[in-house]
This record gives sequence, C-alpha cells and structure tokens, in this order.
Amino acid sequence: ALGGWASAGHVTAVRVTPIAFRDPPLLNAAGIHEPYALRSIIELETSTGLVGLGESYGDTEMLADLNATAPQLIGLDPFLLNDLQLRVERSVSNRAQRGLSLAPGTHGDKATLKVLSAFEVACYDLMGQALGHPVCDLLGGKVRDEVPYSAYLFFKYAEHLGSPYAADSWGEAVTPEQLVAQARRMIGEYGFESIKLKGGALDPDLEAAGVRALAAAFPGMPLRIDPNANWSLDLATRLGKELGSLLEYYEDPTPTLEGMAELHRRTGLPLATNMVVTTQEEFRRNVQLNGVQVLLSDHHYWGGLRATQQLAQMCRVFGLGLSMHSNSHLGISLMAMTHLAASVPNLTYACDTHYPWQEEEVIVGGKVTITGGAVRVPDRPGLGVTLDRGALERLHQQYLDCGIVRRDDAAQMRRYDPGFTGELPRYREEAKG
Ligand code: GKR
Ligand code: MG
Repeated sequence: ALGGWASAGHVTAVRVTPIAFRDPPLLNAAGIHEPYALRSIIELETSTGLVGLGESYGDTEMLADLNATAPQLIGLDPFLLNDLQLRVERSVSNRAQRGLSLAPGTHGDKATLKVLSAFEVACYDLMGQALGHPVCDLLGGKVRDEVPYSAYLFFKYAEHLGSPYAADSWGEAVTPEQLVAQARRMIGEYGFESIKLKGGALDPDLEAAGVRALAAAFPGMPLRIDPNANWSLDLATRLGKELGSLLEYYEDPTPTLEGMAELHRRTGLPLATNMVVTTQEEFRRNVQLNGVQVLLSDHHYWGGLRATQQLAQMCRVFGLGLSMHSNSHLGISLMAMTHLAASVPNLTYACDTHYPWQEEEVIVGGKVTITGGAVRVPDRPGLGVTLDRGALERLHQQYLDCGIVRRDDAAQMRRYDPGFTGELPRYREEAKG
C-alpha cells in the first residue's frame, strides 16, 4: 500500500456455511423453539491472507440471499462499506411478502439490510485485523470495558417431543417456582444483574405471578417481560397496571404501534419494542405517536454496526431509550454485539442474549465467558475471535442431518398441540358485563 498505509487487501473468497446447534424447548408467543437453531457463518478471505468473520440468520431465504451476494464481493476493499452496500443492493431485493409465518424478531422483509449486516461485520473484523485494533475502536472506541447482559428467562418444557438428543439440564419451567429456580441458576452461573422474561407463552396471570415471584426473589433487580404482542390491549392494560411498579420497561405486550401508543396513554409505563419499530419509516411514525419509549436495536437486521450507531444517534435526538435484542446465536454474534454495545454511550440497559441457552460453539476456545453478568470487550485486533474449523464442520454436518431449513416455532408447537396457530394476540381480557 502507498506510504505504508495499512491495507486489508481485497476480498478473494467468500464462504457462507449454514450450521445447526442444539436449542432447548423454549416457549414463546410463536410456539416453541425447535431442537436445533440455525445460523450462517460468514468468512471473507482477502489477498493479504486475512479472514474476517460474521454470523447471521441461517434460514433458507437468508442463505439464498447471502449466496447470491457472495460472488459480487470478490475484489471488494473491506474498508469501503458504501461499496459493500451498493454490491448488496444490486444482488438482493427485499421480498416484503414471502408468505411465511416467521418467529418474533425474524423480519422477512429486510433482506438487504440483513445481508449487508452479515458481511459488514466481517469487513469490520478485517479492518480491525489490518489496523491492529479491536472493532470497537473503529466505532469510536469503547465507552465501557465490559458490556452487561440480562438473564434471559424462558418458560420451557423439560424435553423436545421427538428430539434426537437427551433433555437439557435446565428442566421444566411452567410455574413461578420453577421460573425462580431457573433464574437462580442462571444468575448464579453468570452473575447477571438484570432479568428479562420471555412471556406470551402461558396463561397471562400465571406469567404475571412469575414476574411477582422474580421481583420477590431478586429485590431491586431490573426486570422486564416480553409477551411478543400476544396480549390484547385491554389485557396488557390490566397487567401493566398490576405489574408496572416492578418493571424496568414493558416490552411488546400488545400488537401494533397504535396499540402500544394507546397502552402508553393508559398506563404511562415505559414501553419497549423489537417488533413495531424495525424500519426508519416506523421510527418516524413512533415519534409522531409516542408508541414506545425504548428501542431494542439489533445490528443483524438494522443493517450492521454502523447503521445501529446511527440508530443510537436518532434515539438520542428523539429522547428514546436504547436497549439490544437477540435471537439464538453463537459467539461471533456475541462479540459483534459486545463491540457495538461497548461503543454506544446511550445504550444504557443490559443487552438481551440467548447465549446461556446454547451449549455448542464455532469459535476457538469454546464458549465466551460471561462474568458479573457482562462480557469483557476484547482488546485483540478485529472481533477478537477465531473460527474452530473442526467445530464448524461438525455443526454444518448437524445442519445437513437435522432437516430443519427454516425456523418454525409454530410447526414445532403443533407436535404438542395440533390446533396451534400462532395467531396474535391469543390472550384477551374477559369481556366485561
Ligand atoms: O427466541 O423465542 C425467542 C424470542 O421470542 C425471539 O424470537 C424474539 O425475537 O428475543 C426476541 C424478542 O425479544 O422478541
Ligand atoms: Mg422482544
């Protein structure tokens, strides 16, 4: 390079490897997690011998979009993210209606942004390696040395029906007592200092009793519940009034931005979402309606690390709080989330992560350590993780063997309840009078 400037070279090979890893029978409004969760592992190799990593969704449509883009990236300079964006836009078109019933937080109409994000993270990993700086330095530097995550609790069954492998060690959680036991174990093992409860799965009054039991067992610990829009407005209003004083924020209790705005008018509670504000258009409407007051960011669908920093700035301008959403994921995603969160001053809530529910890994050294409820921001160049090729091969073989090609929590739930539809909101306040 001219004048001894650092260079990451140009992209010479792109690899997209679908993997499947074991996932417990966790309940949510869409149904139940399948025995395996899918992800894609992205590798960008460059002319200087570097390999940049990314991790994203692994369903069929996403893989098709990633694979359609891969050949267009040959020759790309990883520093030129605007060039990356143009190349992605040329090869992927958003398909607003794919006719699929998707799990909450799985956005079928964001193909371009999802693909951009998957490759953008790998570019950041390459830039960091070329410059000898951790990714957070390329995002302005860390404003915190470690990133706090929350204990992400789920109601769950003890076993997967028809599962090929032994039950997980967490056991059943369908009562408040079992939920508190799950929280004690998760907090005991990882030191989390705040709790997120996935709701919208069981009888809402039982879930509310779960919230009260958690508040009693962990006094003063920030607590949130997320029913994924499975409660009608009247039900969300009653339970909001009952639980409000215990909640840090009330996440997606009821459908639509209009519904959330009305709920906020009725209860005054801080509402959060990863469901009704997921595009810039929805962001603008939310500002007009004052629907939610806290946004859950997710670089995997907002268009990457840079776009999420811009989202953080928009939240600042409009006085909104900022938190972070997750889906089932492994360590490459966790490190991308950690570098990003470390660089965003106004990300003031503990981030969501499903990571404690995962037993398998694709990175060298196995699972990333969470202590005191937080992940330390690594100071190694790039994301700071290396691919374990043996593990990648094994999890890819598991993908080929498991037969799952698209996340479908409702289909999995129909093994337990043949009439299950997943339609929202299924829980409604009893008609009065
Ligand atoms: O993993 O079951 C799950 C969650 O329900 C996930 O699909 C959501 O996207 O974590 C998510 C959320 O906060 O809505
Ligand atoms: Mg949510």
